[in-house]
Amino acid sequence: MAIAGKLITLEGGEGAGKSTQLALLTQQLEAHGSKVLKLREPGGTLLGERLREVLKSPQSKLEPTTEACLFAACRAQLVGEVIRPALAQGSVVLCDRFIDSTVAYQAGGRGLDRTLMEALNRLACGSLRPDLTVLLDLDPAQGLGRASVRDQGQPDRFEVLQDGFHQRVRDFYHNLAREEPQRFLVLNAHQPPEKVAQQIWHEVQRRFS
Ligand code: Z5A
Repeated sequence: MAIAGKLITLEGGEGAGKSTQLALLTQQLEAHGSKVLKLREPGGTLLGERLREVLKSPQSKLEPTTEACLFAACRAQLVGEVIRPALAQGSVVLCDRFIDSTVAYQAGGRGLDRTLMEALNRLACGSLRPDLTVLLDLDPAQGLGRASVRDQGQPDRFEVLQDGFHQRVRDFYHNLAREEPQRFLVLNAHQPPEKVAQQIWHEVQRRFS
């Protein structure tokens, strides 16, 4: 039977392969009869795509708290306008980044208060939580190297940050996964994309078929 009405999120550092895996999982789900909606954060709505430009531009001078509020605004709009209706109609919603990015980047990376970041997530999402979160784990130096090749040396506002920032993000992701092992699937992203995709598909079928 086709899988329906699930929210699956992909998380991890820059260049870990989230977009690549989102596309491969979409193919598998559609081949097995699911209706799939692919989203990214920040983005997925008119507001979200506009704020994405602001959030990623190296020209933007944003206070960490402003940044956190803008990510929350994008998420609130995406949840209300797109995700909840799609789940209600039986789609499988795949989202490239979601609530855990705010905890990992704004609390872990920027050093903002974790409890406040979780409160922002609750404000944006209400009771909505991912049914499965795939954490693609990769050494930040390798991920940034992949992103830099892809972007031809045009780093965004996050890519220019020091290694320490990205390492703290990675550590926070590990903590989150340890705290909620039932929600997270942690995979070594330093494997060929097809191999990672097989592991994700195996878990999706095990949980939801
Ligand atoms: N952010 C935040 O701070 N707080 C929040 O709440 C949210 C986001 C929601 C969004 O940028 C930034 O916003 C993000 C965090 C912050 N910045 N950082 N860091 P984004 O969406 O543009 O960037 P990203 O989410 O980090 O995605 P990305 O750079 O596009 O990476 P990716 O999607 O994980 O990887 P990819 O595009 O699939 O692959 C990257 C390259 O590696 C590409 O050339 C692939 O062909 C290659 N690749 C993929 N998989 C493999 C494997 N397995 N082996 C070798 N090469 C591979």
